[in-house]
Amino acid sequence: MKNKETNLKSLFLYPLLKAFGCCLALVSSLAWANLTFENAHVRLLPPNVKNTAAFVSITNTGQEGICLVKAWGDKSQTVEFHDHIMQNDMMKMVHVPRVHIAAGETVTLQSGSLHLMLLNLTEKLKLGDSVTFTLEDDTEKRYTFSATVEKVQSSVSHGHKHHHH
Ligand SMILES: [Cu+2]
Repeated sequence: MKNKETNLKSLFLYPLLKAFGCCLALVSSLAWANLTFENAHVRLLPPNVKNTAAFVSITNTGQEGICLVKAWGDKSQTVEFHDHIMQNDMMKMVHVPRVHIAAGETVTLQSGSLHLMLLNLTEKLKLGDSVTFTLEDDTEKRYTFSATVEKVQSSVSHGHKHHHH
C-alpha cells in the first residue's frame, strides 16, 4: 500500500516538475540578449588598400543593455570598433573599446561615424563579396552577421583629411 502511494505521488509530481522546469527555461530565454542586424555592408576600396570599413544597423531586441567588446571578421586579420572625432580641426578615427546598445535601441554604424574597421585584409574584396562578422559582448555571448561589399559614398567629404592612426 505504501509503495503504491509513493508511486502515485511521483506520478503527479513529475509533470509538475517538468512544467516548472519549462517555465524557468522560458523566463531565462526571454531575458537572453539578442541583436538583429540590418543593412550590413562593407566599403569597396581599390584592391591595393589593406584596410576598409563596415557599416550596419544593430538593434537590441532583448530586455537588457548589451555591451559589445570584441569583433572579428573572416576577411581581415583584425576588426575594431572605430569612431570619428574632431581633433585640432581634423576628423580623426579612434578605436572604441566598447559599444553599448540599450534594450530596444538601434545603433547605426555608418560612414563618417561609428564603424567596424577591417585591418589587414587577408583577401582582395570584390563587389558583391560577403564578409562574415562575429561580435562578442562582455558576457562572452557572440552574435554573427554577414555584410556585402558595396560602393559606399564617403560622408566625410567636406575637406577634412582622413587620418589613420
Ligand atoms: Cu576606422
